[in-house]
Amino acid sequence: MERTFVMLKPDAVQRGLMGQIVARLEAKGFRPVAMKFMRIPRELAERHYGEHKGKGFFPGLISYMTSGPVLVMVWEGDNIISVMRGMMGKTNPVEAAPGTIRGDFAQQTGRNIIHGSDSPESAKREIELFFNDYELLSYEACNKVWMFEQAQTPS
Ligand code: DAT
Ligand code: MG
Repeated sequence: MERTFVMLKPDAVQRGLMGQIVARLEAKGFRPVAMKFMRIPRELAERHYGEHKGKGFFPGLISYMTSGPVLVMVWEGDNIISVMRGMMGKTNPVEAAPGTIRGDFAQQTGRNIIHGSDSPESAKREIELFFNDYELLSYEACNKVWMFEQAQTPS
């Protein structure tokens, strides 16, 4: 089972969209592993988006990401990294398909409401950046046998 790092950005929080977005992940059958409501220090935002340092939009991106509380989360599921990217939609909400999170709830790249890891390496790096081991919870999901063919069904 794969894990990914998801962040609901300050605009998602301010616009009251947290519940609707979390509901989509729950309905898909993905399992929450960790959640934290926090204000990101500038230094952490700069490390998280380190690959974009030096680009024109970087200063604006950092002030946006540090402008208010965010909901950081780890979710688990089958191929969740790429499936979650699909559920989020394209980075630019103008290009994001209807039915995707960005396609349904956002209009501009600089206010695109959600982050999700783009590869297994990014997921590992980002999860470690935001969470300690003891914050990643492991527990038995009661719906498991109804989500996964490999899990034994009750007889
Ligand atoms: P994604 O968030 O889909 O992984 P990314 O890694 O290319 O996209 O960029 C990270 C974030 O930076 C993106 O969600 C919003 C911001 N960003 C990227 N390109 C931008 C641009 N041209 N103008 C403004 N913000 C941009
Ligand atoms: Mg990215």
